[in-house]
Amino acid sequence: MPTPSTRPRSVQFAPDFAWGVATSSYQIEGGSSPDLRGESVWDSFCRKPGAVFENHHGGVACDHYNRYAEDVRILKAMGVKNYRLSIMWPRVMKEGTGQVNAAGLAFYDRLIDCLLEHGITPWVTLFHWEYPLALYNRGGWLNRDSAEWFGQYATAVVERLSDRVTNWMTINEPQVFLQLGHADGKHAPGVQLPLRETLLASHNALRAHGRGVQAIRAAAKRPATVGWAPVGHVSYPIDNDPANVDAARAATFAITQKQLWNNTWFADPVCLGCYPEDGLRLYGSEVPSHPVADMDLINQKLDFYGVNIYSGACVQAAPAGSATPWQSVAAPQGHGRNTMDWLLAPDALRYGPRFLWERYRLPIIITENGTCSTDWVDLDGRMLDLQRIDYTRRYLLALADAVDDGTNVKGYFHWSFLDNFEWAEGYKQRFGMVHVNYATQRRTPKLSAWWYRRVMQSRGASLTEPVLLDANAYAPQQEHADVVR
Ligand code: GCO
Repeated sequence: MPTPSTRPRSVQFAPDFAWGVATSSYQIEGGSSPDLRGESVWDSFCRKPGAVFENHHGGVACDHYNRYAEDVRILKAMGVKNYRLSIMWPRVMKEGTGQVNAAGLAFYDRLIDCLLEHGITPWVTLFHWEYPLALYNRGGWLNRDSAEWFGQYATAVVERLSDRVTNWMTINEPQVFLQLGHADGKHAPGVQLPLRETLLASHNALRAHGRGVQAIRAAAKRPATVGWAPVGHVSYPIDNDPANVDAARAATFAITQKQLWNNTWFADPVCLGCYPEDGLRLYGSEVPSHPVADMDLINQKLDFYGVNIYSGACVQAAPAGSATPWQSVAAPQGHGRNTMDWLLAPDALRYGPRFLWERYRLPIIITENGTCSTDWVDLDGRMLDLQRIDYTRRYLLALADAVDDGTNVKGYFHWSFLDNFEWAEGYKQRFGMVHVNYATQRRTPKLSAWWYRRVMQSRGASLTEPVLLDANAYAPQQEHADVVR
C-alpha cells in the first residue's frame, strides 16, 4: 500500500547520484520517411488495423527528429543533467545490417553534441524495441544470427559516438518485447508463438545483449559504463517484518508460470551465467538446447543493473505448508491506480532495488519510473499534474528508504521527459513531465517538470517539503518562456 516514509527524516541522495529523465526513439522521434531511416517492426505493427489505439503510429510522434534542439533547451531549463535516450537500429542501418545510414548517425551526432553543449550527459540505450523489419523478415530473434546482427549495429554506433558517450545500456525490457510482442501479440511484431519459440527468441535476445556488451567494450573510445534496462517485476512485503520481507524476495525471484513475466529467466543468465533452476524445471523440454559457450557470451561483466519499476504486488508470508512461501495481499478497494490501471505501489521502489542489489551485487539505476494520466493544458495555460508529483514523491521517498536499507542505488531516470507514443495505447496515455500538443507540437512543461527541477537541485531534500502549486516558486518562468516557442 502507499506507505510514504513514516519516519521523520531528512532526505539527501549522494552528490554523484545520477538524476535524469528518459525517452526512447520510436516513441518521440518521428523522422520516419524512407530517405531518413529504415522501418522497424513497430512501423508495420501500427499498420495492422486495431493493433494500436485509434491506429496511432510513431510516424511523426513528437517530431523530436526536427525539434531536438528545442527539446534539449527545455531539458536544460528543467535542470536535467542526465538524459536517457535510445538509438533507432533501422535509422543507423536501414536493413538492420550491412551498410550504415550516414544521415541516421549524423542525427545522433547532432543530438549528442547538443546535449553536451547544454551540460547534459547522454545515457544511450541501443535497443528499445525498434527491431529492423528487414531482419524480422529474416527470422528476427528466432534467427541465431540476430546476436551478431545486433553486435554489428552496436559496433557502428559505439565507433561513432563513444568519443562523447560513456554510459550505455544494451536492451530495454526483454520481458515486454518478448512476452507482449512474441507471445501475447499485443506489441510488435504482434505474433503469438508457442513457449518453445519465445524461449528461443529470449535466448537469442540475451545472446544479443552479451554481444552488445562485447561490442561496446571493444569499440569504446573512452572508458564505458555498461548496463541494461529490464523490467523490474517486484513483489513487496506488507510490512518490514523479516518473514514478510523474505516472502516478498522469494516471490520477486520465482518463476511460477509458463510465460516470460519474471526477473530471473533474464537476469540470472546475464548476471550469474545460468538459467534459474525453477524456470528450467517449469519450462522443461520447451527450453532450447544451446552450446555451453552461449552462457559465457550472455554473462558479460556489467557496471550497473538498470531497471524499470512502475508498480508491484503486495505479499506476506504464507502459512507453513503452503504451495509458495508467499501469499498475495489484495489492494484495498479504491486504492490508487493510474490510467493504465497500474497500482500505486511506492514500496516497489524500496524493495525491488534492494532485492536486486542483494542478488546480483551490481549498483542499481532506476532507468524508468513514472505514471500516466490523460493530462490536458488548462484554460490558464497550465498543466497542474499533481498526481504525477505525488506518485514521484512517494516513490523517491521509498527509494531513499532503499538507500537507508543499504541498497547501492546510483541513479533515477523519470519516465518520461515528453508525452509520447505509448505503444499499443498510442497517444492516449501521457507519461511526460512536458505536455506535447501533437497537433501543433507545442511543448508545455507541466508543474511536475519544475517540481522535479527543485528535487534534483536539492538532491532529494525537497521531497519532504509540501508541494507548491505555483511553478514560479520552483523556476523563474521567464527562463522557461525563453525555451518554448
Ligand atoms: C516500458 C518502456 C517504455 C514505456 C513506459 C510506459 O517500460 O514499457 O520502456 O517505453 O513507454 O514504460 O509503459
